[in-house]
Amino acid sequence: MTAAPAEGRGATALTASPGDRAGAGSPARARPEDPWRAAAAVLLGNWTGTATVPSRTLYPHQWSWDSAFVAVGLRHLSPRRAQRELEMLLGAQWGDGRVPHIVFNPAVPHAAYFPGPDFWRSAGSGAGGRAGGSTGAGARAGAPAHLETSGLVQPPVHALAALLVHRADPAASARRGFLPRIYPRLLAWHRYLTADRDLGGAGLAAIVHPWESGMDNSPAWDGPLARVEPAAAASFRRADLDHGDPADRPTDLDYGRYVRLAADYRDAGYADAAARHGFAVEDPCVNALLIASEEAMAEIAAELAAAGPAPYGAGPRPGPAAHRERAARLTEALVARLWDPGAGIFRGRDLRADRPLDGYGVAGLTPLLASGLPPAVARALAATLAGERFRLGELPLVASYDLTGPAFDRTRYWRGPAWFNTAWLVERGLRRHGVAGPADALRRAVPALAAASGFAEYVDPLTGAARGARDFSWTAALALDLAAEAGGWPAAGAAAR
Ligand code: 2M8
Repeated sequence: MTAAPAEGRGATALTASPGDRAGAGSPARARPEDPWRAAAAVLLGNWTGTATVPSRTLYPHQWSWDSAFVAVGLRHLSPRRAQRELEMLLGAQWGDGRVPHIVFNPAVPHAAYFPGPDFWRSAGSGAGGRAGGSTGAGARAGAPAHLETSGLVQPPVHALAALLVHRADPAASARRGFLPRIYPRLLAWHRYLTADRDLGGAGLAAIVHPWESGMDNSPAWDGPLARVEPAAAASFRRADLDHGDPADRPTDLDYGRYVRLAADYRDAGYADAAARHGFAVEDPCVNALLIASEEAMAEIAAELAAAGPAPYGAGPRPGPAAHRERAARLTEALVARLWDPGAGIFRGRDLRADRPLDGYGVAGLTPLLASGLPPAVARALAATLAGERFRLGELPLVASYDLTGPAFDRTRYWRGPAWFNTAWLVERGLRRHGVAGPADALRRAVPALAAASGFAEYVDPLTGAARGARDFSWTAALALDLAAEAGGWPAAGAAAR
């Protein structure tokens, strides 16, 4: 990516509250227990100098959709740093357009996270400075040689995040040429997803590993994963158990299957067409975010067009109408392929078995983000959220999985706990479709519970008790975002209805 102008002011803005920024009256001085300041401190503490790690302990590198969520929150503190967060990630983009799900920090010991750079081998021997293409496992797919990344992807929240970051300070964005520099990257990223990853041939993006959904061990994957022969337990060492409670984390059996799928993909040179994917699924959340991001691309394209003709060599710039058309086509395909009218939820499609996945997961509610969703579908999703499976209105956030389902587990990772990023997505989706009451309740509950839980990675969906890592970046960032939207941090009681 073209180099951005050097940074201006330091990080002083990182602790300003919305009142400070707006210059509204004379806000009380921030106290150490001030949640706004506490959330800012989490993001400051997790900033490595080039990007934000999700957690200093469990996840000491840059993660793709985490960084997009982080940028959404950082824009309220330092729009410039929010821009850099996205630029750093997109700077690790592969030649085929994929945005890797992890960008490894070379200063962190390889053993700190598994699977690390030695496993993915994206760059080959050049990592650490050599310019040009990779000579490693990612060579054919165009992995960069100057840094190490994973070869998987994560849900495409990035264009949506970029638009929100731009809007936080359009003048600063224009000064740094933020949109013109990242637009071609976002374009290539969406092209990769809609072309190389259209494994089902219906226009939707497919994922080839549960990690690509971001909801790693959702019970939705149990069916397709059961066909995967796990890698031998002795062939790898889990680093996550050094920091996380084994009762909260995926089982060893599931981990063995994740390792097998990732190793097979790597050994096929990360080639999408050629690889015989042991796992291939059209996921509703990945595609809902692609649609929301395509809608954001229409807005970005309009901003670029308003700023004048593209400079020579800027690359293709489809206009806003082309992006809107793509979003509409994707929405149509999403409803045609994944909507289950009888169940009132979207279900992933297992492309290998050619059938819908079982169960009710929070991913199936996120298509509310698509503004072109038929109103009857949006109403049915709102009803499912309020019903016995998710109990929105009674419980503070949204469980990651059906509270009444046989696989529901209130503590184990994505098999039941409530996460702050999915609450943010559902809040946005409900608001987009005019379901204001429940959206307002979520907007209060997210910041209140985030602060009360010590910015936990996730919480028990029934009690709100903190689980997983603390000082977790996207929890702090999205709490900041919703508190800013609400005009202030809600009282602690707002989390308990
Ligand atoms: C979790 O996923 C990583 C693998 O990518 C892991 O379990 O080690 C998920 O919660 C994912 O959504 C998230 O992006 C990542 C970092 O926070 O952690």
